[in-house]
Amino acid sequence: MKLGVAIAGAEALPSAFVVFRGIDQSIRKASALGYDGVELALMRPEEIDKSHLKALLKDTGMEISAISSGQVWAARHLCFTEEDKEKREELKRTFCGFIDLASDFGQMVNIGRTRGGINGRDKNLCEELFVDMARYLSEYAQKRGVTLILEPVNRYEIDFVNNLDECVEQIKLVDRPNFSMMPDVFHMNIEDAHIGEAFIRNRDYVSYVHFADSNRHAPGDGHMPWDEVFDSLKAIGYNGWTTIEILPFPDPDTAAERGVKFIKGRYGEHYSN
Ligand code: LER
Ligand code: MN
Repeated sequence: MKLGVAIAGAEALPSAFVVFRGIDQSIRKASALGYDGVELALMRPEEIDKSHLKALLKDTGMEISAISSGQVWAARHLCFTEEDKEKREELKRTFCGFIDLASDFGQMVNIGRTRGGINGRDKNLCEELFVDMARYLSEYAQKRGVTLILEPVNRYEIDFVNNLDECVEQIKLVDRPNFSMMPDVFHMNIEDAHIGEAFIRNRDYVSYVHFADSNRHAPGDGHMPWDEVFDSLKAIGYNGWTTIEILPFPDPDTAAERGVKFIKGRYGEHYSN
């Protein structure tokens, strides 16, 4: 497996779930700490200068694990279950831009809270809006070698797709080969009755994993059952990215350092390839 850390541009909202801000310095810091790559949490595709990023990655030996999209919801209020046509077009333009970027960097684009909620509306209508957008973007992404990964998110943040079983239900409805799942163990700890069994039951769709401890602090700082997480990932033969997405507590540098030290210190044999 590979270990990444979530970062964002300097102008990301304070609520963005990232450790470091400011793309250049974040990539250099993550590299110095021993991460294999970074996940880019973007508000807009225009934040990235492709040739500058390519040179920076070459210089640091780092990779981009994925592009994540939480701020498209948090800062711009765009989502897959939106009914307004103009807003849907704006979301399409933004996601197509992320997919174009991912075709060069990471080949994965995440859908977290950007899927949108139900919020008292008809569930079938919301599912139709979601599936329609997911199919359109999957087809655009497939031509560019990119996979879209839907993330189950806990009920206190959104009321649609909270656990792995619900996520797989939606993935089957979307029914596109490059539409898959990104479990986040922080959300699983709240929503999935048994973390290991949920990974194993939904093994065919585990394409990327977010790591945080039970309190969303650095791995090792809470009561997440890490042995169970690693045993089940091993049991399903998972060999992709595990990316640390945590609150910068007590401060960004300490959080990022504690995370990599705990994971590579205790579970280093899973990262030897
Ligand atoms: C995003 O990866 C996430 O985990 C959410 O809680 C916030 O969008
Ligand atoms: Mn997450």
